[in-house]
Amino acid sequence: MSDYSFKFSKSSKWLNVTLLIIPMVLLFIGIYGGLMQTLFRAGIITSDPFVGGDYYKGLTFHGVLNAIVFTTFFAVVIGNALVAYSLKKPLNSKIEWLSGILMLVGSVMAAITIFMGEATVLYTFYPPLKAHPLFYVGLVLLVVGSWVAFFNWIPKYLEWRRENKGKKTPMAVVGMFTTFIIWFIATLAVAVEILFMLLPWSLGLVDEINVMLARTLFWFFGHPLVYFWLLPAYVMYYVFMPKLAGGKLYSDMAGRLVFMMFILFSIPVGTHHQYMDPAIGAQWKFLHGIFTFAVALPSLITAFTLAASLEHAGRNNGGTGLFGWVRKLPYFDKEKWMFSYLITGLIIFILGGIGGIINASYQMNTVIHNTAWVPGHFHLTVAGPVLLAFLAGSLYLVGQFMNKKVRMKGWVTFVPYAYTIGLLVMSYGLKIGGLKGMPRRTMTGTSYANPDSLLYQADWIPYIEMSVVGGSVMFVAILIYIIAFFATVFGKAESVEEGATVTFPISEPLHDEEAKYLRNFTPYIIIAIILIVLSYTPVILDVLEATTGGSLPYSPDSPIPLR
Ligand code: HAS
Repeated sequence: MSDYSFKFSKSSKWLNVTLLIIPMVLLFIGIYGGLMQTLFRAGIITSDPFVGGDYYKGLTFHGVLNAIVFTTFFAVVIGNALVAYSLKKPLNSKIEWLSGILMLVGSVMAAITIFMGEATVLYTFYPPLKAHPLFYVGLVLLVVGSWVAFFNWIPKYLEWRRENKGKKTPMAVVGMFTTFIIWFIATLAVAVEILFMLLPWSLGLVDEINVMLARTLFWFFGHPLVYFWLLPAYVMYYVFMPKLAGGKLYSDMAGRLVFMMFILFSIPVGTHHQYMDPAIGAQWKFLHGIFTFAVALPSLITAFTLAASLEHAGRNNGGTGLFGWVRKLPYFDKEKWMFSYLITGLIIFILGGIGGIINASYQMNTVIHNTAWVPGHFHLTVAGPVLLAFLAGSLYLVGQFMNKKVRMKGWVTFVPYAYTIGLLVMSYGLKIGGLKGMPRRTMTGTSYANPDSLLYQADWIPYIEMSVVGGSVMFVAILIYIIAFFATVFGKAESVEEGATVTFPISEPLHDEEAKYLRNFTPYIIIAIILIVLSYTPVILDVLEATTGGSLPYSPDSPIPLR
């Protein structure tokens, strides 16, 4: 067993605990926004007691807090924890605090501007919808804070490499570095979009904005963003799950190959979100489509590697026959409650992944684009495997850092199953509703279920009802989780310690292949940059050639430009 403990300093412990607790409060506001979406669409409410009757404002809260803020904080905290723990090297805690403060200040600024109704721009913040400059500044601070966290890991990693020549980098470090290498490259594009386009336009320094260029820069960032969400979950699947299941990781090489493939293919794919947009040549959309199928490959390898690891664990636990091992996994073992979050996430991801491959094919995309199918897809990915893994990780880490026993373990183990049922029902409703033409993101002012609505269709009603039922079950499940999270935070500590002694369930490999070509990030980063240049230069040139002038700013509740 490669279990060992690592002592974090008092300062590092409190920083990471703060970065877990505050986003949990924001997550609560975010999931409340999610419930309101479903109730609004079904005509059960016309106004949300928290944000009023502004549907886009609620949707902005829901998307920004859940998908951007909560995820970024968790990625930073699990990175801080796993990098220090795996390399056995404490991080510079002043830099940790700097990163945490930047992220907190940025998130609060963004949240306040949304709450004041000054940033009703959804999580994609597409122009010509305009936000208050402080919303964009808040996002910049959040991103810069996460970069600072990453820069804090790099010297420790280089130091470890010098001291451990010829040794393989621990898998958790490979996974977290992959996550942040992708994040760093991807956020450069959105930094250009915000600093040189959105911010001057929002400040009134320029009148118009090139909407197509802004969308293209956003999706340069927007697709890798989904792997920034997914990869910390993959780290937990590869590093924790086989051990929790009672076995070993089937192939060490497969895990490393998967992470390197994500560096190569996560970024040159963003145009698959713009298949239906004008201004970009069909040949470049085709090229991004090919890379999109390539980026599904590491997930397919993951499916086989994890299934083999689970089979190995199930057989270790006494499973026999072709599928007898499936029954021998610790689905309801309260002491291994984290397993229930990881296995449900994986099962959900089979459906989420298939949906992604459907979206990636141009012809299918013409059917589903801008319909409710798309939220159906992304709830099966980011609100499925990603959210469940992040919930498990947050509770585990807060317990470890605060030296507290996880409370309500029975409920905690039950939550992911209830949540999964709710999610499957809701996503089915959204997906089939989408195939029947139900649009996404419309600001109709009235629900789809109201016969007076411009967008009313009787055959959508059962699917809208499914999303209300499923969404309500999801909400209740997460509420139970949040109660257990705070019961753990406010529970009695095992012993009062200066710092925090942390232990992770680290899996050993069953096959520990040499795989020398997977030991260095540099060649993969170089090839990734070449692929990005080849795939994005023609796209940007097409956009610049096809667009002139730009748009004045708009707000979602007025057809008249803001100036
Ligand atoms: Fe996606 C739209 C294509 C994955 C998130 N995606 C979105 C949007 C979001 C999102 C948020 O090509 C909407 C953006 C917006 O607001 O407009 N997506 C893909 C493809 C993949 C994919 C090809 N997406 C994700 C992930 C996300 C995410 C992951 C979040 C974390 N997506 C698209 C496309 C669109 C899109 C188009 C644009 C649609 C449009 O027109 O607007 C692939 O990466 C998926 C590969 C995954 C697999 C699944 C592998 C299965 C595994 C589980 C194994 C299970 C086991 C359990 C072992 C191939 C790993 C065994 C069980 C036992 C009991 C033993």
